[in-house]
Amino acid sequence: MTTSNRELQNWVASVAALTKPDRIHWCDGSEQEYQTLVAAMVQDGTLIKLNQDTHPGCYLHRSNPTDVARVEHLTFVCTSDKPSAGPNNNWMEPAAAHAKLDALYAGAMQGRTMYVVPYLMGPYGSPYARAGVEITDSAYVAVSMRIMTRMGAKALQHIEQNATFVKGLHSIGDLNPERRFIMHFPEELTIKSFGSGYGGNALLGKKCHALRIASWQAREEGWLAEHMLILGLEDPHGQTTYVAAAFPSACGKTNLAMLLPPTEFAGWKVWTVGDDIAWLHLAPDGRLWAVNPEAGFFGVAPGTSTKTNANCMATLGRDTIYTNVALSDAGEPWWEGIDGEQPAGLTDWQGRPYQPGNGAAAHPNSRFTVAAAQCPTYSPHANDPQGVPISAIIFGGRRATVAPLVYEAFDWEHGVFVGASCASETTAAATGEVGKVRRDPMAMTPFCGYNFGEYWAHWLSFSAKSEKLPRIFHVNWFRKDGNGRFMWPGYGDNMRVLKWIVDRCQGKGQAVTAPIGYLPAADALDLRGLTIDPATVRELLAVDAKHWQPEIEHVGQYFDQYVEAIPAALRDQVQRLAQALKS
Ligand code: GTP
Ligand code: SPV
Ligand code: MN
Repeated sequence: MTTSNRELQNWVASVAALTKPDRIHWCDGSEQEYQTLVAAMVQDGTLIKLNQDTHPGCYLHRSNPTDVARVEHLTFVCTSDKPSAGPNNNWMEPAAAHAKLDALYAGAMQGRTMYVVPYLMGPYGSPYARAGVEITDSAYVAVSMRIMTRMGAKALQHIEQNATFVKGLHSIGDLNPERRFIMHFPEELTIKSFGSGYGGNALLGKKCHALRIASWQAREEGWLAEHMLILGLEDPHGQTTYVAAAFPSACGKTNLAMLLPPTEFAGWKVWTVGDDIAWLHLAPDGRLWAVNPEAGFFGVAPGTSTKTNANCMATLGRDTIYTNVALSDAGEPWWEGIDGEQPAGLTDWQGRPYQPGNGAAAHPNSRFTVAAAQCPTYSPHANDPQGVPISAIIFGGRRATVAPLVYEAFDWEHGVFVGASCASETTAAATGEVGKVRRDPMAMTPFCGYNFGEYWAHWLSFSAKSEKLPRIFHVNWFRKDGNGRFMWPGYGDNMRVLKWIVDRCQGKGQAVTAPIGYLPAADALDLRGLTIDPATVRELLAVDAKHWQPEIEHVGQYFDQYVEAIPAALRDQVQRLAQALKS
């Protein structure tokens, strides 16, 4: 295979001249190609075949133990001037970044196959879909891209008809963390990634393209590229309300997107449109419509069970690639939190006989890669070219204290402030300390491809363009009591909170006004069938000034680093809230 697109042809030739692969393989995305690549990886040990009776089409991949998560300190946005990248990004001058990476790529693919992977982000035929080509020397990345994106011949056709595409160059190099970089050149629609084979570092369609590069394009073109799940909530009358929710990595997006309502919500259905990324466009009807640019889930394994997420477990029944989970002696995948007792004879994520002294059996950031179409609740509208209309945007985070279970912003401007002032405890999805509270506006700290100050201004600009924007909410499933236990059951029971959100969108749903926004009135949350102490519910919905005053002070200090880029409206919101908390 080759292409009629001259730019693509020339780029592939120049990359081959630099990296010197033994072979070049243009991926067509066919089932046969997938099976051939998988078989070769089973041969060379890149993949381990799992028990095909219980897990047909499932494989285990063990990544290099130094390469298990996104590396934020090695991720750069390389714009021609530094302020464009903002204090929220690492920056390197583009020419210097190219020189640094090209030196690493020189000869890096010797003895390897270079895969040319054309892909489309967004539904076929969607005016919002965007194409890319990833060149990679990892067969694992190539097959993962087939699951996660619309990859192959049809994507190439799209490129040949539409010309522009994002160029992503990826080499695993020698996986030395000292020589690992994830570089973005938004002005050139180019990504260069070296030295990692893991997740968002290596599957370039995902965070690199669909968030960092796309957020840059979205600002220029008047739309939004966000770290959001998309789900539809169908009520017993058949009316569906769509919501999009931004939570930081490993803070519950996949689980909320696949939620199964508790038995008390008979007649309600939840439809999964996306679990990680949303592209939102203002349509002529004044509403924000969302497409999921992805076609698969790269989801966190630990904590997933038939109790927490039966829907996800059903999705994983076949044709799934697991990465860094543990292995039972029956050849089945295993992780902390999965159903049943821990079996004897486990092999841990590094391939060692499991020993408690070596830490968890599955890596805390171990994941599954699976086609979204396998999800039993995958929305019949997930491939609609125009997307689905969003009625509510939900921000959230992992906060043991401060943030209540749910509240609603007063209006769009206040909602943008609520998103911009989000914070969350860090997780294993990125290297570094876990459990440390950091500010994570719109759950985009690691993913916004430009200055956050300008990003918030872009968000604010939507209110002048429409009067039918979604309502904005904030949720927190992760409040803990004095004994360190979660106070809210979470998972399927989050439906109770979503129901209040739907009610609010329909002009129902009683609320009380607090300085931070509207909170559910007493009894407005449907808690039928839930065993929870009323005092706990009151605490989950309390706004404690002695927690919020230092919080808002911290938000103000955080905004200060954006100097003149910060919109005045957000500064005013800080002032207003600080005042309101005093009285
Ligand atoms: P990324 O893929 O990294 O963006 O993560 P995500 O936001 O999709 O998070 P995910 O749904 O995979 O959940 C991450 C972890 O949080 C898993 O271990 C879940 O079991 C756990 N989790 C998800 N939802 C809840 C909840 O409502 N309550 C509690 N206590 N834990 C949850
Ligand atoms: C995240 O960290 O938000 C993920 C996983 O979704 S990764 O693809 O590695 O970015
Ligand atoms: Mn994510």
